[in-house]
This record gives sequence, structure tokens and C-alpha cells, in this order.
Amino acid sequence: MPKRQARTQPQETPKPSTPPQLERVTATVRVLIIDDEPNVIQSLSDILKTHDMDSLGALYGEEGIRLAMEESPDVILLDSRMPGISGFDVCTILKEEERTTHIPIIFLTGRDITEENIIRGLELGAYDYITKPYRVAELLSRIRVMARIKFAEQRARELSVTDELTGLYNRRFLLQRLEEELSRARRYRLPLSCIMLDLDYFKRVNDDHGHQAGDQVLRHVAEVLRRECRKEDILARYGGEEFTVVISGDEQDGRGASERFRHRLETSPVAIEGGTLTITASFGVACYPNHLPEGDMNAFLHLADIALYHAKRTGRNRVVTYTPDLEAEKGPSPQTEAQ
Ligand code: GH3
Ligand code: MG
Ligand code: MG
Repeated sequence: MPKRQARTQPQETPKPSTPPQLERVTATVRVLIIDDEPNVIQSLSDILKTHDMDSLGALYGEEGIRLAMEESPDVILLDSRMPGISGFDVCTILKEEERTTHIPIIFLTGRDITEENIIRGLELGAYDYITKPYRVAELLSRIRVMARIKFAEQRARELSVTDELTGLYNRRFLLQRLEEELSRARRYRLPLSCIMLDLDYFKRVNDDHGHQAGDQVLRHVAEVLRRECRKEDILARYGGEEFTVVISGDEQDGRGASERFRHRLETSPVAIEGGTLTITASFGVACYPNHLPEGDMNAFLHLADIALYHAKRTGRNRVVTYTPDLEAEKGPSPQTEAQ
């Protein structure tokens, strides 16, 4: 698979170009224990182990924050009172950080805990608290409840950004990420390309072969694009038979990637009941900053759409990069023209 050249980018967590697989295997619950007493960590680890849970131990707050970020545990047991960074401070830091904000935290508190401190912990984002010395059955049960909540919330988040038919990201996610990517591009002065593609004469597929075959084609296109995208590209189903790919790179990169997508689609027939279909798509490419010195993501999408419209008007199965003179063009809609 041809790869675009690696570009220098600021260090940020790479995001996959497609949502994680929705079918989550029921995994063993992984618990991170953060405490300043090694024997508390040891005894909790032993208990968890005998009840089929995995544990990680962190002595003090700094180590706890590091492990939480690196290991993404399912639940965190956090001692509220520790020398150095207190449990409350650890909680604040973990809740502010994107990678750890969704991990449920249970405070482990001493018997001398005040009501005020309990409320403080819960208001900082902790889900629960347990007073030491704890009752084992209750502790395990509370950890399991937290893990259930975490998995359910994770699934809800995944579903809310996933297109059901293709498993790609949906438009909601695209708009959210495009805005982030555009502001990142501005901040670091990096080029960004927005590619809009629309299948050619797709209505005919539905008309001639039925809606199910149409759905099959959409899933196939999603799969072809998924294979062609890099991990850091954002690939989404914009709606209907339109897809969007956002890549970090200039006009040449955007055009190159689009040509590759176009070629792959054209040369990858879709198996449908009773035979195969060849499908093609038209592409519009717009790039920041050349085409979009100012303006928000809606303007960005609009420019790519203008280029796509031109690709439709001038024969389909082709890539058109935005130029200002395309704006002046007004003609019959591509759909009307196709009939
Ligand atoms: P053009 O080359 O100009 O893009 O023509 P087209 O036929 O692809 O475009 P048009 O907008 O006329 O038709 C798009 C069709 O896509 C119509 C709609 O029924 C179909 N469609 C949209 N979403 C879905 C879907 O989820 N499943 C199926 N099977 N069809 C869909
Ligand atoms: Mg369309
Ligand atoms: Mg179409």
C-alpha cells in the first residue's frame, strides 16, 4: 500500500481513523490501586487476584497518574490521604486529562474521613468511596458496579460516534474532530486537507439491484477506504453515499490520497447477490491554508463540496481540487444532469 511521506507533527495521541470495534470481548476487570502503603496495595492485589481481576499497584500519586495514563485501567482505587500529591489532587488531574477522564475512581478513605471530604471527592469526579478497613465482599461488588458503568459508558460513547451501516465514524464525530484538527493546524501552522467523495450514479444500484445491494456497496466502499487510510486520518460517512477523509497534508497530499482512493474503488468490484458491480466515486479536495486562509470547518467542507460538484459536472470518477474560479460556476445540479 503506498504511503504518504511522514510529516513532522507535534506529539499528540494518535486517533484511529475508524472507531474501535463495537463488539467488546468481556474482558477481565483491571484495577489500579494507588496508595502510599505497600501492604495495602499487596493485600488488595491478592484479594482481586483471587476474584479473577487484574491489578496494578502504584505507590504514591505521581506513579498512579503515570500508570493510569499508560495502562488505561478499568477502575481506580485511590487513597485519599497520601504524602506528596494527595488523592484529591490525583483525582483532579485524572479527570482533567482526556485519556483518563472516563476511568471510574473509588476513593479509599480512613475512618476519620469527614463528610466534607467525601463530598469534595465526589464533586471532583470520583464515583464512589469506601472506608478502610473495607469489607471484602462489598469492595468487590462496588468495583464490579464501577466496571459495568465504565463499559456501558464506553459503549454509549462509541455508538454515538459510529455510523451503524459501515462502522465508520459518523458526521457528528467528523464535525467535532474537523474543528479540533483545523484549530490544531492553525496553531502549529500545518497543512490540512479535506476530501469529500460521493459515489457515482448510486441511485441506479438501488433501483437495479435493490436497497440491500446498495447497503452492501456502501459497506464495501467503507472497507476499501478504511484499508487505504492511515491511522491518523479521519474517515467518516458524511451521510447517504458521501464520505469524508481529513488528512494532515497539503494540496499534493490531498490530491494524491484522493487519486489512490479513486483508483482503488474503481478497481475493486463489489460482490453482490448474482454477480459483481464496478463502482466509481467523484472527489472534491480543499486544503488549509491555501484555499481557506480564514473560515471555519463549515467553510472548509463547503469548499471541498464545490470541488466535488465540479467533479460531478465534468464527468465523474475524477478528482477535482478547489480553485476560486469554481465558485463562479453555477449550472444544473449533477443529479438533474445525470438523468
Ligand atoms: P451522482 O453521480 O450525481 O452522485 O448520482 P447518485 O445517483 O449517486 O446520487 P443521488 O443523490 O441521486 O442518489 C443517492 C442515492 O443514495 C439515493 C439514496 O436512496 C441512496 N442512499 C442514501 N443512503 C443510503 C443507504 O444507507 N443505503 C442505500 N442502499 N442507499 C442509500
Ligand atoms: Mg450524494
Ligand atoms: Mg452519488
